[in-house]
Amino acid sequence: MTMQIPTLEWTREVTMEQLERNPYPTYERLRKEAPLAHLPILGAAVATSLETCRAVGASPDFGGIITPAGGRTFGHPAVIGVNGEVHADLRSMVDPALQPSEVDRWIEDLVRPIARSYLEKFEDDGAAELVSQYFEPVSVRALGDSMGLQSISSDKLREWFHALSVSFTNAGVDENGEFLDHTRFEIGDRAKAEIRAAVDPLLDKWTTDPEDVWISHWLHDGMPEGQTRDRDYIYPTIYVFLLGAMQEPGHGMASTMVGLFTDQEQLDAVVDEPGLIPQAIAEGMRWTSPIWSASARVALTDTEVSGFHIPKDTVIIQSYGSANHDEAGWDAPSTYDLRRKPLPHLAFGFGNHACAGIYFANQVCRIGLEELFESIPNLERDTDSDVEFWGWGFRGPKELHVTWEV
Ligand code: 261
Repeated sequence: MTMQIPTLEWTREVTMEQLERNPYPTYERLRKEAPLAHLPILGAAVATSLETCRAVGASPDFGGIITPAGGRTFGHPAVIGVNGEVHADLRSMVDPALQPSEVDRWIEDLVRPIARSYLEKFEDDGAAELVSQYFEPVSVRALGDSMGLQSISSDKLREWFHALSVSFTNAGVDENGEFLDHTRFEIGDRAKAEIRAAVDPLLDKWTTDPEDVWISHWLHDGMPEGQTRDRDYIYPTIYVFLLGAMQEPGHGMASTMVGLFTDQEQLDAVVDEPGLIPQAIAEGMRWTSPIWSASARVALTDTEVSGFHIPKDTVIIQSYGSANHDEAGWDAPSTYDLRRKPLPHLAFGFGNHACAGIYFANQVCRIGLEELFESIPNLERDTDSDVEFWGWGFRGPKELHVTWEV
């Protein structure tokens, strides 16, 4: 006996604003009542438990698909939304530079000076807002310099990922499936126009004069002599990087830092023993998964998942941030605890569309936090301001005010 994917009556009241402010209560109830359910505001089904996210991710009956708002933002073919030969080509384009053995060759020399350059600006101040002054700049500069975007300022790269993020996660639809809010797409459109104006000249240059930067390799590698990949073919994947890859190491560091601030003993332990930082980051990404609910799958055929009948073409949004709070996987999942048994979490996704940048992102976060604790070992959260997390598709603290004795 299989069940249809249900629509629970109470979920008709759920709004995007609610989900973006705090998705956990809605998703906790969904995990209990129907871990695969239609969520009307999204016009799609959501997989909310460890079991359903893993089952969908592991099933050969599903392919990757970009969410409708994501597709409206990135266009086609983005690496996260294609399958078969095009997916294989785009992964063969982005994967080589992201292999651990490759990343290990240059990550230290890349990220330490970047981290130091931002720390120098505020380490004698005794107070800072770490998201805008440190976590985001380190995140975008490390990736931007690798991609070939050294000429674009960190503030511009931050502005671009914020705009793309607001557009990508503009998921709210009415009962006819029409988008409710068009202004958020226009913010993304303006950013993309700026991106094209800045990146087109670089593509022109790299077409005739290749350089050892990622986007130049994307144009040339694996192509017959004298040919390059078409720019319209690589732009959607450039946008994937300019959003998720730019934003999420910053979210990962910031959430880890907020998690450590919830328990002074854990913070002291990590500052005293930097070898614990990778564990602290893994728990930070489980606790507040940066890519909370921005990945989707589509049924390629009529199939079944965890007792639910899934008709062909059903779109299922993978709520990894919810799966990572599943009581079936973790005790007290909403507590940050770096001493947990190291069980695998789903923050980097599952299956053949799993994150290509898992090693790179973790190294950026590790070095960023190592340098922060080395320079300012006596960080305290500024308790005059609350920490507000925001986001459903992507999630992290909006600001993190800190103080220290200089
Ligand atoms: C590098 C990963 O980026 C993304 C992942 C999921 C949705 C949008 C993204 O840009």
